[in-house]
This record gives sequence, structure tokens and C-alpha cells, in this order.
Amino acid sequence: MICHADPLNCETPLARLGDEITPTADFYARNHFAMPTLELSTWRLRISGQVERPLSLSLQDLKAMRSESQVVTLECAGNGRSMFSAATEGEQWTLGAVSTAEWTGVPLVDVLDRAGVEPRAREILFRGADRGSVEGQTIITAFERSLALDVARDSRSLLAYAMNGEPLPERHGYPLRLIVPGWYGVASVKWLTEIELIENAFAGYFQTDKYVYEWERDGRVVRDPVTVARVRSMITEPASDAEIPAGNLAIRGLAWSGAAPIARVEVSIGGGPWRKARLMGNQNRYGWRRWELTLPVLGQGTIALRARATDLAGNMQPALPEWNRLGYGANSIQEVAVRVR
Ligand SMILES: Nc1nc2c(c(=O)[nH]1)N[C@H]1C(S)=C(S)[C@@H](COP(=O)(O)O)O[C@H]1N2
Ligand SMILES: [Mo]
Repeated sequence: MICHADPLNCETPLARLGDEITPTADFYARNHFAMPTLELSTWRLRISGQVERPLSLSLQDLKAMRSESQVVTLECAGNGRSMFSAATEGEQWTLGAVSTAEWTGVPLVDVLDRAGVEPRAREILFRGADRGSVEGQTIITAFERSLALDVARDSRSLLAYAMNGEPLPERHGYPLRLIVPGWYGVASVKWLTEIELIENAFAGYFQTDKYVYEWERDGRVVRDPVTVARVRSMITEPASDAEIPAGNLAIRGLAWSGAAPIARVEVSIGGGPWRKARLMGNQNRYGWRRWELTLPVLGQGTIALRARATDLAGNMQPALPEWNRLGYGANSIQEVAVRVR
């Protein structure tokens, strides 16, 4: 893992990302503040606001409810940020701010139904226990995100207490986190302590100051919220700068999209034609798909390998990332240069 401290951010070397499930120890980490340490004996999940029955649930209460397990890929919206040719602010991730785990927990809708959502409620606000100062604000800011109620009901969101069959590790949100399948990681609030049903659109720091695409279109600044993860493929093998013998080369990688399952992955060697890779393993609706293709590599010197994914909604990776001020959603085609000897 390649980590930066304060706050702790770690990305995973691509060579460790080849499998359908990422071992928990290799799962990337993205934190905005120091990580809170929560005691199970006093920890509660409070559900308040526009509900018929405000609730205060212990982890034991939650574990007594119906549980569900889902394989979900989480990707930081800033993953690939360093690919923008004009630098953008924020964590300069390469491509390792993405991982996949099997998450187990209570379907969010079950907890909403238990509390009884009032008709006035429009959004669900999720509050984590971590907080700190953010630029441009004097007050202490908590990590908070909202989801529109109808979006949340249509999603298969989980209040997860286990990751790959073990209790959530501290760095991934112990004892409880939200998992919003298909959305960029920012929606999946860790160290969850409060869920509040609110009547208005939430406009907190991590909702409207950050995690917004800020584009310039026709000379005007347009702002769109960061939501569903864009289609992307990644070459995990061979590694960038690898030395390989001429002959048959197995190229392997992963592909995912928040919008729809992966339809195809195509690979190009040295600027040659796009050739369809074989999709492997299971297609978990919200987990990445493994793929591979073996192609002859002739000649000598440095050649570029490229892979591009298309999802069943027709989204295809662009050749270049679409620049936006905060550097989100950089899902352009990755290029891996290898040396043939
Ligand atoms: N409470 C809290 N939840 C959070 C964050 C955070 O800083 N605090 N970071 C978010 C972001 S931006 C991402 S990409 C994911 C990362 O999850 P991971 O650290 O388990 O990989 O958590 C999200 N949930
Ligand atoms: Mo993120």
C-alpha cells in the first residue's frame, strides 16, 4: 500500500487488484479527518428527523435484523486524478483508489421502514463520527452526506457491519458504514452514527463544496453532483514498465461501471486495432468484472497497451479525461507501457 498520513489515504498497487474480491488488508483507504475510535458499548445508530418513530439502535439490534451480503466495488471519485494534463487540487491518486469487497449488513430500506418515514421527508442525511476543520470554514465540520429518498429506496444500499466476512476494520468505518452500490465511494459514509430524514436539500461541505463536477461549458460554469461511478477498465497485468519477451502476452484487468454491468472490454496493442477481451468470473451487479486477452506481441522496444470498457447502458471510456476543477471522474483509457525484449 502507498499511504499518506494525516489524514490516512492509501492506494493499492495495481498488481494486487487482480481478483474479484480485494483482501481487506489491500483495500484502499480514503479519509478526510483523523479516524474516530468508537466503543461498541456506547455506540448507537440514531434515526431522527421526519420519522414516526425515532430509533436508537445498538449493533446487536442491527445484527438481529434481516441481513444481506453484496459484492460492491468502491472507487474514490478522485481516482486517476493525476491523469489530468492540467493539474487539479486534491489527493493525486494514480489508479489504485478502487477496491472490491463483500459487504454484509442490514438493507437501508429495512431500517427506514422500521422508523417509518414521514411523507414530508425528501432526503436522508448520513453523519459519520469523524470531524475536523475544512478550508474556508471556521466551525468544525462533520463528515456528512445526503441521498435523495427515492434514490436511496431504489438503490440496494446497505448499513454494513462486516467486510469480507469479518467485522469492519476501524479504517473502513467500524462499527457501521453505509454502502451505496454503484456510487463513487464518497456516498458510503463510514463510522455512521446518525441518520436524519430531512425536508430540504442538504448543502453541507462534502455535498456542495466538494464532490461536485465543475465544468466550463459554453463559457459558463456548470456544477453537477458526483454520483454514480463512471465506466472504467484497468490493466493489472502486465505492470507498467514491465520487461516482457516477444511472443504471446496475457493481458489481464478489471472493468466496472456504476450505471450498468460491463458489456465489453477491448484491448489495443501499440495503437493497433481494438480486440475484444474475454470477460471472466461472475458478473456481480455492483462488483467489477475480470477480463483477459492473450495477443502476440512482436518487435522490440516500448509499446503501449490500452484497454477500454463499455457498459450495457452504452457508456464507453473516453480517450482523454474531461477536465473539471476538482478533478473527479477521470475515467479515460489507461495506457500501460511495457518493454519488449
Ligand atoms: N465518515 C467518513 N466516511 C467516508 C469518508 C470520510 O472521510 N469519512 N470518505 C469517503 C470517501 S471520499 C471514500 S472514497 C470512501 C473510502 O472508503 P474506504 O476508506 O473504506 O476505502 O469512504 C467515504 N466515506
Ligand atoms: Mo473518495
